[in-house]
Amino acid sequence: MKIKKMVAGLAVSLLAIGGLAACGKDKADDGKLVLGFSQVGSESGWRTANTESIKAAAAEAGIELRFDDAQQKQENQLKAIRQFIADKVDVIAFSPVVVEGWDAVLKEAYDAGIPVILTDRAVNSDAKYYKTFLGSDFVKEGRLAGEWLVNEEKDATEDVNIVELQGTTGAAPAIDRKKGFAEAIAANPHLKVIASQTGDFTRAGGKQVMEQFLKANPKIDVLFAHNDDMGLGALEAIVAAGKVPGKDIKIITIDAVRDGMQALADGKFNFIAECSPLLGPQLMDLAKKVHAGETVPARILTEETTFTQETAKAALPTRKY
Ligand code: GYE
Repeated sequence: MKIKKMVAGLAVSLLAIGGLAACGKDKADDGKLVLGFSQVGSESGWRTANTESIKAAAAEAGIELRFDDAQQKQENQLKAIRQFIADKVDVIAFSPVVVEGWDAVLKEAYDAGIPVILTDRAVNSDAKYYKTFLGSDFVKEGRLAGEWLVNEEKDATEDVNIVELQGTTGAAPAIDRKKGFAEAIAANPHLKVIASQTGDFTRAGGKQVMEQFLKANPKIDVLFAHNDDMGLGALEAIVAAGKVPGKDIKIITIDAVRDGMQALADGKFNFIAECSPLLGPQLMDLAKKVHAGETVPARILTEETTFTQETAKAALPTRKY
C-alpha cells in the first residue's frame, strides 16, 4: 500500500516535472515572435486606447509583447529600445515622442538586424533604418479642423480671434496639425491665431495654458486644441472664467475619444477631426510580415473621419474608446 502510494506520488511528480519542462521548452522554442514596443506615455485618452489596442492585438496574434511606457520622455524611449536590441527581440516598434534625435539608435537596431516599425508618430531620420510607418495624416487632420472653421465663419465681417493649444513640442502631430490648420485658415484673412502654446497633450496642460490665454486676451472666439484632452482641460478654464464653451468660445479638437465625443454631443465642443488609436491589429500584421522578410508598404495611413455635434450624438452609443 505504502509502496503503491510512493510510486503513484513519484509518477505524479515526474508528470509535473515533465509538464514544467514542456512549458519551459514551449516558451523557448515555440516560435512566438517577440515584439518590443516603446510607447510614448499615458498622456491622453487617445494613448490609453492605443495601448489597449496594441496589448489586445498582440495577445490575439500570439505575439509576445515587451511593453515599455516612456512617460513622454525621449531618454526613456532610447533606453527601452537599446534594451530591446540587447535582448535580441525579433521586431521593435515605437511611437516616437518627438521627431528629432533617433538616428543613432535606429542605426544600432539596423546593424543588429532587428526590423523597426514606426507607429503613430514620424521621425526625421533616414527611412532606410525602418521598415514602415503606420499612422495618421496629421497635416490633413489640422486642415480638416481649419476647413470647418473657414466654412463656419464664412460670413465674418470682423476678425475672429483664435487661440491654439499645441501638442508636445517637437512631436509630429503638434508640428503637422499646426501646419494643416494654418494652411486652411489662410483662406480667410479674418481668421487670426492670436496666441499659440503647448499644453503637452494633457488635460492639466490644456487647462493651465487656457487660463493664461483667457487672462491675456479679452476677446477669444475660437480654441483649436491639438487633442481632445487639452480641449477638455481648457473647458474647465473657460467655464471658470464665466464663458460658455461651444458658444462664447467655439472649440475644435482632434482625436474623437469618448470624453471628447461626449463634450461635442453636449454642445461644449463644436467640431472634432478624428485620429484613430486602434493601430494594434495592423501593427501585429506588419510585425509578422517584416519578421518573415516580406516587403511592406513604406507608409500606411489610418482611415479617419470628422464629427459635428449631430454626428457625435449618433456615433457615441457605439464608440469603443
Ligand atoms: O492625438 C494625442 C496623443 O500621437 C496621434 O498623441 C497621437 C497624439 C494624440 O497624446 O491625444
